[in-house]
Amino acid sequence: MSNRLDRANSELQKCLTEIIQHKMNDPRLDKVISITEVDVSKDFRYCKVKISVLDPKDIEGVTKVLQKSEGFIKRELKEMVDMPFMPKFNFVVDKKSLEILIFLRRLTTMNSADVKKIITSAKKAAIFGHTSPDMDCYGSLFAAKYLCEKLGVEAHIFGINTEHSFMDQIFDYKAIESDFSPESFDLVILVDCNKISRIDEVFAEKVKTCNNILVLDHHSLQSKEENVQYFVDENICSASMLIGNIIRELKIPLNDTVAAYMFTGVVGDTGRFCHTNTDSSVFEFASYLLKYNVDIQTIYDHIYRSKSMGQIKIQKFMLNHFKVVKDHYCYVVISLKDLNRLGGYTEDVKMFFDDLRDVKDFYMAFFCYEVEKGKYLVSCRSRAGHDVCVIATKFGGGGHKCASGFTLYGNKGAIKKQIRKICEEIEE
Ligand SMILES: [Mn+2]
Repeated sequence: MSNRLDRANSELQKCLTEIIQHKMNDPRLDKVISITEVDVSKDFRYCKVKISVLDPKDIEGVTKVLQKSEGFIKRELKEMVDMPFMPKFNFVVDKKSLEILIFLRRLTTMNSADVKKIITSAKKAAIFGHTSPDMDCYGSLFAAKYLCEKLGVEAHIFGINTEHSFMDQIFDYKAIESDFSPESFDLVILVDCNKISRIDEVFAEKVKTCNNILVLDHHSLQSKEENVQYFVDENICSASMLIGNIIRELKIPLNDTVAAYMFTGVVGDTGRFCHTNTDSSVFEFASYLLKYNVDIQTIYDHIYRSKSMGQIKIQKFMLNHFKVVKDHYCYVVISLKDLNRLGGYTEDVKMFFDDLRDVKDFYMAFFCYEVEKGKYLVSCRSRAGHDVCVIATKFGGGGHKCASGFTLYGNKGAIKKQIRKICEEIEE
């Protein structure tokens, strides 16, 4: 190849990268990792651009967007490179880079059959979810128990009994045990969380002593621990659906109760099919669940239409006391004393997160509520395009881009100071 062509190729590669990464706003292009090769024809009339993507399923979307934007790309290029005329661009996926990716994925991820193998090689499984469990956590706890039992393995759910939660109307709390002795179990399953430190403190130390741990989760995996096997897929809306998919792939029939539990989990984590994690696969899964006898109205009655006086007072408190930092970040701090005075419970706070997150000007909202003396959970919510998980992870927590959590310690005054500082330091 002539020097001239070489130079043109490398110049085009540089400029195209710049345009795709910084000048085009289509979120589908976030999936492009890099331009791996640019090949302009000798007469400069045609140019093949090879790109690599993170996930094979993004190929079509990415190449379509690029091809459609050819006019825009050419106009931008004209400003950047000195060429007599613009070639016709053909955007293709770099097959070599894709093969490597698929190969790596096979090495690092397991499938439903692997999960089955891990479960059936155990005699007795202990199942845990994250601290301060939400609907998806409960849904996935019960789904995992069901999966184990259908595979012939005895399974027990462990957790701290959260009293007076609206969820006790839906889930069978009596099935949750609190006295865990690790020596009686040869398998520990973590659902809806992928770090041992995310489960309740009283269990975490004991779980750490177990050497056969399986994670079934949909949160982003920041680090891996020893003795833990991971089945994690961030692209799935809820842990309930992730486990539901396994049950389905293994051709295990559901029953009405577990279908209702998983439906509740999906509703919880997608915010009634509203959040950005809602896609066609979510509706397809919901429709599969609804083939069983799931009473949606009763579930919705329990979740959304049974507010107590105490809950409304908490809502009023939150709306009266939230503080705004730098116009776009808000926080509210609720102590146990506040909760007692209002006649509400810790669980109730969670019902009103969307009230503040949905304010047009707010990018992020932080809800700090005391769960035991001097210990505050911080639930973070953000609107699409603002990654609150980065902040939660920085302070030892984790979660999703739009919904995460971490813990702070101190009295109410100290918490206010800490959370204000965190908001002030957010880079825009
Ligand atoms: Mn979840």
